[in-house]
Amino acid sequence: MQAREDFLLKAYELGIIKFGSFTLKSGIESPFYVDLRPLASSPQLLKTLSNNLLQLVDNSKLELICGVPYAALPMATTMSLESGIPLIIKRKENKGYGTKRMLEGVFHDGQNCLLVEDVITSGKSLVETIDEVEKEGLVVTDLVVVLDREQGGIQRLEEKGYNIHTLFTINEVIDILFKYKRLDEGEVKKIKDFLSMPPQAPSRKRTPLQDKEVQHPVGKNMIDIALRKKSNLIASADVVSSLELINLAKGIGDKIVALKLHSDIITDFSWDLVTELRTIAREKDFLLFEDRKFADIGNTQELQFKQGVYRFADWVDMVTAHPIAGEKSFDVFEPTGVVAIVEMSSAGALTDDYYVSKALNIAQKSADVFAVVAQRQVPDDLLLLTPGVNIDKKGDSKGQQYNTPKKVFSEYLTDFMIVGRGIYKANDPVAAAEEYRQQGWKAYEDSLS
Ligand code: S5P
Repeated sequence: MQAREDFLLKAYELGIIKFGSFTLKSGIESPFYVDLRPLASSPQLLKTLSNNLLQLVDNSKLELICGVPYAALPMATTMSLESGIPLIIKRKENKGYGTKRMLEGVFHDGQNCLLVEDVITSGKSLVETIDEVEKEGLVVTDLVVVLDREQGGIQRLEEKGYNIHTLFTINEVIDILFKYKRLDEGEVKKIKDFLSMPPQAPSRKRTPLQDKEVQHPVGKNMIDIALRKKSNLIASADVVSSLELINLAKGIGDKIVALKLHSDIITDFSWDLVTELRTIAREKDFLLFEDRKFADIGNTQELQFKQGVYRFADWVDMVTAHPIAGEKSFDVFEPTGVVAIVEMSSAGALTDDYYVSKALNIAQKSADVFAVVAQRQVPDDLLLLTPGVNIDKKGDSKGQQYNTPKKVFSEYLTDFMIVGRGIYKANDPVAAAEEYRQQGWKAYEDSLS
């Protein structure tokens, strides 16, 4: 018992569990966040942990060990070194070239493979991992898991006939941390209340656009335009000449809420272009949205925003910025509306659950931010803009990942979708914009009920 407590307290000092408010990938707000990756920073703890995990199973039938990336990889490696059982490596993504295998290492059909995982919540992702390993011809009977978040995962796997061995439950962890005064009574109560609730998805109820409590004038304006036009479409005009841009804006202007630009890709950018864009935007009733993705300290961002070739401050209605430099860095854009990038659509982006939670906290604190770009449901006081939308394609060769309009409006409860190549690369961009407008608005209306 003492050894377990000692282990846990030392692991806690490494920062494996954090308390606060975190939005998980599922959209659920959690009062704590577990990340076992720092364990590898203490070789001694990693070794102790790995031996404890090995003791949970009958080693005699095991022929291979495989860790679920990434947190469990060092654990699985250490278990292999300590036990002499060979290690195989599971890829997180198929690399798309070469052997296209999901597992690397030497193994053959029918071998029994022990899976190692850091944390189990609902068990959904672990079921997917088991499937992938079994598809390669291996047999999975046992799994070892460091921490059970007690959200139904164990039951899910047991129902499927797997033996699942866990080292700690989250309730046990909380009790030990309380016993050693790492948590106070109020914190324990909050966490225990959360844990005793039946595992549930966040409220899937969408607030209709007209009832959104958005204070920023640009946000209000977006909503008004959307309702007038029955459109939740932001077109990303990633074309490289003024002529193409003007033609596109004229053609699709009355179907969109905003035209999103990357001004620095336009080869012949000029003030005539700006004047013309502003005229079209006024006539066709849409906003100009510069996707500059500022990511610097406030002072530099202010210079980039107000000076230089583009002088965005003089003509754009809204801009994107990363929250990476903290909430004060957003002040420099006032009165232009800020869209904070809290999660990116591309494969392998660094914007994991922890980043998204912190980024959302920063976005919510700034009066200049009225919307965020993300691939998940966000708190209701922010508008959600979701890029990576395409009706026909699943992705491109450079990491972009697409969803359909239906998915983003029904699952993420997105307020506005951002569509680039689906429109400007279409044979008939005007018809494509109309198709996206219709599909987007229908998906939004369907998600109201
Ligand atoms: O996470 C993101 C954030 C943005 S703003 N993923 C994105 O794709 N974007 C932008 O949306 C990107 O810079 C591009 O302008 C647009 C998507 O274009 P598409 O051609 O892939 O639809």
